[in-house]
Amino acid sequence: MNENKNIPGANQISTEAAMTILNNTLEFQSLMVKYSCAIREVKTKLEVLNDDLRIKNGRTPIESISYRIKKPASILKKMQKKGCAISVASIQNTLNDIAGIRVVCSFIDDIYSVAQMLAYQDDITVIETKDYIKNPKENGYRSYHMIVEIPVFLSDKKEPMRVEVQIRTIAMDFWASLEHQLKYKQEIKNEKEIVEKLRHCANIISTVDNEMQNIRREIEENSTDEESSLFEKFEKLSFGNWGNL
Ligand code: 0O2
Repeated sequence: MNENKNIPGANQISTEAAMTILNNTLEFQSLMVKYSCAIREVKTKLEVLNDDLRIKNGRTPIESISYRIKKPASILKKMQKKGCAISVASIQNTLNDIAGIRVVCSFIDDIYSVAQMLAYQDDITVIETKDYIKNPKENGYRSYHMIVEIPVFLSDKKEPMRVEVQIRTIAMDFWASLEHQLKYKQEIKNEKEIVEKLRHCANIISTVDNEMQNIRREIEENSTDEESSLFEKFEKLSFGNWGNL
């Protein structure tokens, strides 16, 4: 039995770390609000890109956008894992993924286009990128990760905030979501076999992703769009309905 409550196990938070945050609740809350504002800023940029590309190319590269703020318990666990002292300032300086945005794209090409368009914006600073599509993780995980910094304009100052943007296809997202669920099932006797099966699924999914992209290119090259009637195109025009602009 662990007699000393201040010595956390691999997955526990020390009482001291939790107390530091609880004693600085207002400062911590204020940091979380700034991350939530940064998420809104980046999300709006992605939505604007999607709308612009809908008009220019007649199709949207982004299927969906979701986001999350890391839970306080997960923040503390990650800080402890990194062996960092716990304070609100050190949390902000150390962790890059407190604010996370997940962008699900239709095709692999779209991932790189969206990433490039976001990186080109002059109020965005790219801190780091990890290309798990060109270099998948050992378990088969694929996704494109960017750590970006964006200014958040507060009542009395402007503060640069970091956001982790994960960009992936529908197929990559499908695999990652299920793998994430399965990873938390403990005490699997045949873990090696399961890991191998998941890696196999990831490879099949990657083949499908590449094939779907080839099909799209083929369709674009052979498109007879000019032949569709102007009237048909006009009938499809819509700029947003009441209440959902
Ligand atoms: P959650 O629940 O999303 O918050 P670093 O931040 O550089 O110290 P880290 O955290 O390993 O190192 O960075 P990395 O590799 O870029 O991964 C960050 C996030 O990517 C993870 O966040 C997951 O969301 C996702 N991810 C990475 N690897 C995998 C994987 O093998 N499977 C799945 N399903 N997702 C993965 P968190 O904080 O681990 O989790």
